[in-house]
Amino acid sequence: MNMENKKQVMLSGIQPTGIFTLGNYIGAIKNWEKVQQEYKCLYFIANLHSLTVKNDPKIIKQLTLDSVALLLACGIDIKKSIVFIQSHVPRHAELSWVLACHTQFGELSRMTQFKDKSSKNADNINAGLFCYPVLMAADILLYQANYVPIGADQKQHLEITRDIANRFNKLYGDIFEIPNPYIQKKGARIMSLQDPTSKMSKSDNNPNCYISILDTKDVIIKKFKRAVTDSDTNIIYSDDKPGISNLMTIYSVISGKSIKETEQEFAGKGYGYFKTAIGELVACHLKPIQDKYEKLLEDKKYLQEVCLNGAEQASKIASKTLNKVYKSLGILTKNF
Ligand code: ATP
Ligand code: LTN
Repeated sequence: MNMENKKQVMLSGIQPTGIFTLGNYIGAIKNWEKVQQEYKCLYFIANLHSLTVKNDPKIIKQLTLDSVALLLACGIDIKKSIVFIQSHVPRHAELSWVLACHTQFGELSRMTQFKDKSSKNADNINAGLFCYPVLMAADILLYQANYVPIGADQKQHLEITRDIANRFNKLYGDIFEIPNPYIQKKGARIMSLQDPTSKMSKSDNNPNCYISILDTKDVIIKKFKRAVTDSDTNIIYSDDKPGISNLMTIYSVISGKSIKETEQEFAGKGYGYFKTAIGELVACHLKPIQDKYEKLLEDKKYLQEVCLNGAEQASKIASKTLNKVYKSLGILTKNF
């Protein structure tokens, strides 16, 4: 057996609901990029999940391809990782049905994301929104993933995935690997620039709340200057200074300096000075990503090739698992 086969599997997805923010980058994609060497990684665009809320089809279509280009621009390397679009591997929807038949109404009713999203979309509490965690479980279990890098908001969904997998294994034998959460500590949660008590989110209606990966330098500096901070002027990390602490986390992750070093660097300098410095740093960090993204978008054919190739590799793994599942359940496959 060669070393490649021994690597543990890491898998994660992102919905095409907007251009990625600095929160997505720091909290997710930057780490996806880092672990590519160590793990066998699969990263996908969860376009079927985005049907659970009303979206403009034209925008979803555009954002799906944009998201693939953004992943590559952020350093996801198709020589090391499998990159694909969820809907290109129909096995996700198939396994989702099977798992739905092994998931209880009661346990789905307890999901906080379902409660949150149904109160925000009171006119469209559809069955897909309710079954969202089941499709997510299918995404993960199809690839026998050992680790799933997710934000704290998705922890409950990973818990239910583990419950479903354990239940299934108990009934039908060792079919699924039980996945573990992979949650990093530093920068795990980047907060909104306008309300540092809520998460920076790409679907926020107010663009001043987030830095988009594609924002220009001027816009980035302006957004940081407008960021909500307290009336103090000391650049100190503290729970009762959530605004400046959030900016310090961003500065620390992007510069590679510790929070202590950041405090020392800006001691006595004031918020205005710090906000300009962080704006310049982030803009400079994002520039090569933006350049790479622009180049990738010019070559649609290449992007299409990446997606097809990724889907082909993913399908092989997914089909193997689904055949095992069907066999265990007595669902006749064509090669019986
Ligand atoms: P939406 O606004 O559509 O809910 P989002 O910006 O909250 O999207 P998701 O698509 O739900 O992002 O998440 C993609 C990945 O980015 C997940 O791994 C999630 O944990 C991570 N992530 C999202 N927002 C942040 C944030 N503010 N800080 C750190 N990580 C984040
Ligand atoms: N629900 C996730 C996106 C997502 C995902 C997954 C993440 C869909 N399927 C499988 C990890 C593994 C989100 O909204 N961040």
